[in-house]
Amino acid sequence: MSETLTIALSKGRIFKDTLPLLAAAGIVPVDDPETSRKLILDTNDPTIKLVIIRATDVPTYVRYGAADLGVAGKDVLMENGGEGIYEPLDLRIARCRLMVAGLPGGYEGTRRLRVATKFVNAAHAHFAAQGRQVEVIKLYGSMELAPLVGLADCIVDLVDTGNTLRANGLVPWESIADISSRLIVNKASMKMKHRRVQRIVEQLQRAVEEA
Ligand code: PRT
Ligand code: MG
Repeated sequence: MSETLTIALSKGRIFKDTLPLLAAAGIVPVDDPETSRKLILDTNDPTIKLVIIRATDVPTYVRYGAADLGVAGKDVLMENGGEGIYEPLDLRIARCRLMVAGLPGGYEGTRRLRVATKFVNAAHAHFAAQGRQVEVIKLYGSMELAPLVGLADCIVDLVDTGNTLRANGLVPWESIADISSRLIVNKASMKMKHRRVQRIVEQLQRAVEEA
């Protein structure tokens, strides 16, 4: 009997896009997190469990070893730090771009730019690299509203189709980074459960290449 392996996932697009990759690695959840209220899901393999948590909490669970593996957006890893965890594989799912967006016109004038975002660290780093003076205002959602009501000149947010920007009369000003989800691994698990972890990494890699 081998020890249990725990994989941390968030509901929604990451779960949906990870499912076929896990299936290719022979891992199939028994419950559907979209309908089940369970936070720990059994799989067809009695030694593999899935924990279903908020996207931004996934690196924390993996860093502390509460999960051996996890799937996290590069945006989350950039913002909350990927320290203390391995990031062996780009799963190429849940892709989007981290962008600066605002009303048409773009960067104008010389006054200090006000930027509304939940990606405070990524925004600071981006504008600092440009030598631009900014005031970053932390929001937890609906960033697109901020330029419309004069809270900020622009936002830093994820953009996929651009529909949300368009619906609010905003346009992209600049792209900061291409984003996709990454497989992350706890450092101790990589050592202590190396054979099993490595096998899953390789199976997922093959599934990504064939996707
Ligand atoms: O939603 P919740 O508050 O629970 O957490 P979360 O937003 O962190 O999780 P979730 O599941 O929404 O997103 C998980 C991951 O998916 C993110 O960390 C990204 O890596 C990735 N991803 C890919 C996206 C998008 N595409 C995306 N379009 N995450 C969010 N969006 C949002 C975006 O913030 C904006 O509000 O969708 C809107 C824009 O979409 P378009 O298509 O209108 O441009
Ligand atoms: Mg969301």
